[in-house]
Amino acid sequence: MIKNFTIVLLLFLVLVNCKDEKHQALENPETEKAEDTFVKDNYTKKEVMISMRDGIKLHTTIYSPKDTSKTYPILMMRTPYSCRPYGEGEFRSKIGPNKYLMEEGNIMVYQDVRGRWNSEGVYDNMRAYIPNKTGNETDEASDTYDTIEWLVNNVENNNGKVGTYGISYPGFYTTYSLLDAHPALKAASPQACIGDFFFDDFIHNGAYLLSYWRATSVFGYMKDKPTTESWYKFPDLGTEDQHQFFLDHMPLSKLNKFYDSTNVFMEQLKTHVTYDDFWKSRGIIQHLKDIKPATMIVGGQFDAEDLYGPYNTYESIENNSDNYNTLLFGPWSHGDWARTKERQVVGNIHFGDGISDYFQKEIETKFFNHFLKGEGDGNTGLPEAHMFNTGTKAWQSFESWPPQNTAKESYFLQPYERLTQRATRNIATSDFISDPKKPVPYTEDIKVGFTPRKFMTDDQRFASRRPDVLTFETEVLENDMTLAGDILAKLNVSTTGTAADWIVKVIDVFPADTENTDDVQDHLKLSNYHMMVRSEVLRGRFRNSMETPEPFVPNKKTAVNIKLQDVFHTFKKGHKIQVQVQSTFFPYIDANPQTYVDNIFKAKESDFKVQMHKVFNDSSIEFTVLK
Ligand code: PG9
Repeated sequence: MIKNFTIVLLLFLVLVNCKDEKHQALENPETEKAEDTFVKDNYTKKEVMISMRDGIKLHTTIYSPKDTSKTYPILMMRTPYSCRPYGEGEFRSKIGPNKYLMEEGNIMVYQDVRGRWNSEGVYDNMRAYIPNKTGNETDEASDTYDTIEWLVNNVENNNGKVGTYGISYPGFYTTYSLLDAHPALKAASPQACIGDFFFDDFIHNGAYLLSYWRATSVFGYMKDKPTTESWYKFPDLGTEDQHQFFLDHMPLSKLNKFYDSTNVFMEQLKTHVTYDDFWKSRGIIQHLKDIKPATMIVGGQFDAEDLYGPYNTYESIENNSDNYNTLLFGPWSHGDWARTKERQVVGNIHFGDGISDYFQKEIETKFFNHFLKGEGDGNTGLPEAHMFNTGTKAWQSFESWPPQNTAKESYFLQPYERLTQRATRNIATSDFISDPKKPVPYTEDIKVGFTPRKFMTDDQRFASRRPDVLTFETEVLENDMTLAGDILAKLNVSTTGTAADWIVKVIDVFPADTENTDDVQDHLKLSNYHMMVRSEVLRGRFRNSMETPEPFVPNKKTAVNIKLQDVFHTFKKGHKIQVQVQSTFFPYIDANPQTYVDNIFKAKESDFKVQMHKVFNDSSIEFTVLK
């Protein structure tokens, strides 16, 4: 049945040969209506409660193809975000990782993880993995194993092979499925997978992401809430101006009135303000050794939520396992690759058309079909690393990531806002006054977001023209320069205070004659556009250790090293490379009082002080340059 529908759909699309018409055809109500009932027309739906080894039952939804003329693999996503719609008569409009895998037929399984929605048990944020479990000890690995065991032995028409997939938090559970993996698990694709909440999402190198404050309500309530009640209980800020709202609620204790102690996640964030065992035990990267199933790690170069996770998940598996392990990063913001939009735009920058569809059809579908259906002549035909160059806007394949043919090149932060490969002899400094009550905005946009999504390619001219942002810039490039790997900011700084945050941004400055496109916000032009390529923050107290914070000694020259996540970006001839350094990034992160206090969530109004910061000109940025 599915095959017939696919033939009809393909014939329909062939008739519409022009790209624009095809685009319209995919959007026209008839096609959409056909897609909306496709699942109900071609799949049956069952809901079961599967018992785990400790007796807790997990709600599991199973969509099976009506065509029983052959067997199918199982594709499973475990999620904290609900398997809804609930009820065997209620169908999702789309199922599975993408429409191609849906249309060709697979058994699609969704499961509410322990303690969420219709599953029993108690939820635990980024539940810690228990190596060498005994008796009925459980974690997400054992829950996945027990679920797969039940599925392959009880779901009709399955071919005994299982794949797992998921984006973001479901990506974390996908990574988890690799630990103590069930033998039927043959392929997993962790995508934008959280690796460690001290470096992904809510905290970056010790700095609290105030911009995620509302998102804590997603996990605020543990099991004692009725599962039918949405757990999204967002406070009403009373304004659309998020920057002003958080300025008006400094110090952070002024926010306490919005959440009570039942927002367990917020309580965890306020209590565990160093990389302590609470966070360490919940990081999954450390356990990624001797992985057996095939893995394809996917991420977006402009993913504001989870960049640390996918890059470090791939690296840890690559360095500690012999399995088939590949990496793919595209010009996407969080989860873009799973959507069906034709034009791939992040913020003001258009990267191309059909990029997500290409990924879904030519990469993701081929990956799963190779390992779960035995398709492809002996291999997936996919490269070790398939990376999108966000400067040239083209895909490139590599035999390793980072590529073998790269070299480290250092550029020094010189006086007079110069970024050069040679440091001047005399030690000088670039200075700025940092006022936590007049912080540098992380975006020009006035908005209230669930979490930051778009700002990762934003124009940074608004920041470069502020006196509390240091700007360092190369001459106009005479040749293309391609960065392919991580970036290390080696700062030598001082402050008149005893605490400071350090934010580093790497920016592609477009030529003045760059033509505008329709994607650009009205108040901007691509002429001289300062496109953010990568940024990162480090809360200065963690400069030597994430576990043991320490104050600055006032006016003492101090080393602060900040690793910025990998990029693959060509700075074209005629462009310039710009580096910005600042100490506030608000309200992406909370404002540092710049007076050392043990716990900034308990800082008093009087702790917030204006300070003078200095960046010494022997500070440098170490780029990974493709040769
Ligand atoms: N990592 C994303 C997130 C986690 C928790 C709260 C808000 C966002 C995600 O799972 O989409």
